[in-house]
Amino acid sequence: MSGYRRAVLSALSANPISVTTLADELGIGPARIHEHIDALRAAGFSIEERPSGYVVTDAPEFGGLALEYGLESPFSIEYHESIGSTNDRARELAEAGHREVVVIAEVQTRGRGRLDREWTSPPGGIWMSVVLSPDLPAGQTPVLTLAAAVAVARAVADTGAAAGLKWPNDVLIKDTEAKLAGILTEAAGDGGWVVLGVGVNANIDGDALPSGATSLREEVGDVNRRRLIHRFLRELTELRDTPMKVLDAWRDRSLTLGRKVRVTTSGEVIEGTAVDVSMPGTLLIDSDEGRVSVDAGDCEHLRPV
Ligand code: BT5
Repeated sequence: MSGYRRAVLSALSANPISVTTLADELGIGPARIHEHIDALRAAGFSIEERPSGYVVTDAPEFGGLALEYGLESPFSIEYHESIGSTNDRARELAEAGHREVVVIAEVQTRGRGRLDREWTSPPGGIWMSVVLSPDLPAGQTPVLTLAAAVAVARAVADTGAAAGLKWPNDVLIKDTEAKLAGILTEAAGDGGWVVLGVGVNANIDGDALPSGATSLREEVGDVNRRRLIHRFLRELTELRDTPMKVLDAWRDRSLTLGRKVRVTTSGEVIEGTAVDVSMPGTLLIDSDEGRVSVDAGDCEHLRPV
């Protein structure tokens, strides 16, 4: 993407600016500025001509430049029309030393869930991975999965959908418990980086998703993904360094606590009542054998008989 195109967009985003002023600022000719304005319009930006110059009044709901437009959080965006997995790309960036980057794609061809399960990622969704440099001890980074889930639920609330959280990494529609979003957290062994992979079924038909899944299109109609992503990043920025607030916010939105659950870990199956979460995201279950702490596993909500 042209650096000039980005600079023109950024200049036109605040207040109206004349082509001659902008040409001087960027050190290129007025004709080139007009070309960039035409190209931005062709890409879906609304740009008005006012007496004092040109100004952007609206942006497309998705796409590389659109996602940068109006982004207040301290992240840079790397956008792909299609990619294998945004988590794979984010890990590459993290290992090469990049931090505070969000990889976002329109389509994933090899989207992954936990334990390498397939994650269906057709166009219209939000498939993104945030590379963070956490300000937390390595042992505490799993709490960021809960932070991401809370941030998704808060962002989704803007669309009118009521979401709740299932331990450890799911965002469900409250009434039906259909899965709307999932989180896949991966981290360097030394805690130097964390990749938070977030998949939200946004503007997708229900029949393009696996059974048990739903989308915002199905629940509330199509949404503006740019606004949803920006809200998510603002919420994540607020929560990322405050683990205790995360636990409280997660408890408030939890659909798991107070429920009969069956949790399958790598070695055992635990049944009982989920009673609380503690740092760094551990689920506490009251079972027949007493209180059990579980750090990782698949959780099923059991219906009362
Ligand atoms: C998750 O795994 O829920 C984590 C999903 C993370 C996806 C994001 S997208 C951006 C980033 N890049 C990636 O490659 N991944 C991340 P888990 O709890 O293991 O759930 C996986 C299960 O959810 C699958 O086995 C299916 O049953 C179901 N599933 C697959 N695709 C789905 C979808 N789009 N919506 C809801 N459920 C889905």
